[in-house]
Amino acid sequence: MKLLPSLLALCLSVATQLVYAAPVDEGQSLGLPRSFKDVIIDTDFLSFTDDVGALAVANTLQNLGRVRILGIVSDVQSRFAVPGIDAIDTWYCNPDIPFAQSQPVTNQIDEVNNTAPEYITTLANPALFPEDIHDGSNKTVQDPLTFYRTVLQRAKGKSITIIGIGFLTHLNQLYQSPGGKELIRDKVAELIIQGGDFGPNFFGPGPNRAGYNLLIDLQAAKVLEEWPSPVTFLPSDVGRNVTSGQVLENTPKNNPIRVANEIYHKGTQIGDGSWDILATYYSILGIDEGSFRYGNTGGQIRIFDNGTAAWDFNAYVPYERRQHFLNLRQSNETVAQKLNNLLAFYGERKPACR
Ligand SMILES: [Ca+2]
Repeated sequence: MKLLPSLLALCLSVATQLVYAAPVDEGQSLGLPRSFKDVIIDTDFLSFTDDVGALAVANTLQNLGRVRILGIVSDVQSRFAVPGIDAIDTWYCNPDIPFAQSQPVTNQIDEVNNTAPEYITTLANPALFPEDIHDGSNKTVQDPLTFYRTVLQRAKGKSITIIGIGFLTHLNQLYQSPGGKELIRDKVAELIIQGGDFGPNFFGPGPNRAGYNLLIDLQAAKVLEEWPSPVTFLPSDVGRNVTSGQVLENTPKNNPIRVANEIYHKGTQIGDGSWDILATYYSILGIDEGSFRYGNTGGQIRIFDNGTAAWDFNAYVPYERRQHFLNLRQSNETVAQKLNNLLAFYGERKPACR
């Protein structure tokens, strides 16, 4: 009868975990569908604040019972990235979400420029924001390939949604690993990628750029041409035209999402394009939520060595690995309001944890 003490210990451990104290289905007031997904978030949280907003939306939707975040993969090697993300998860009462990170960890604070070097070190300062990872080199942080394989192997059926709001490095590693293609085919329900630019050409005449997330590891990104699960793209031109985040000024001064945005925008008006935030919103709530429509009925992405990408509308793609890109069904303003509703969901108070 060792089972009873074990069960008791499990119950006690669950009872003492920090979780959001949710009243009955608060998401109904936002008109959220009653869907539920298991997701992995693959992020380059470091240089831009749309990853910060994406994590806010994902944590809020977890608290509203729409999603379970099985883990977060950091595509950047900065030792500050994972504790910065853990500070956000902890603020939202989800302090135990597992992490993986690109190895080895480094002291990097910004991969492209010096637009906001200090927001990540601010969030990663445990004196300001409680978290218990402290450093990306912490042994609880796994390497991405091991993490992906472990989670997918444990999953029942095609139950995992991967939210790709970073680079393709580790997804390509997973694909290239022994049995990786079969693992993806059998366990991944959908891969969502913030990338591509398939609409009217924002950059003027000539081919469309593949987008930042794809460009950083372009050779790895080519895995998207043959990825074995359904893939959906949130193109850059769609994200650029939805401005969200202004409402963060109505949230607590110690809200890490507000703090990160204030540092990033250096005292100017908060509010920016919603690339990763939209991709995350779609990933969790799906096409039936009503904000989006598919921009194509067939074909797939093509990625070229010169850093451009195009939609090959005539390509034959088997149904089990169908590809779509998203457009908005509703107005930019309507969709921005939905994102802002989630970013400011807790109003002027921190989420109540128990
Ligand atoms: Ca990103």
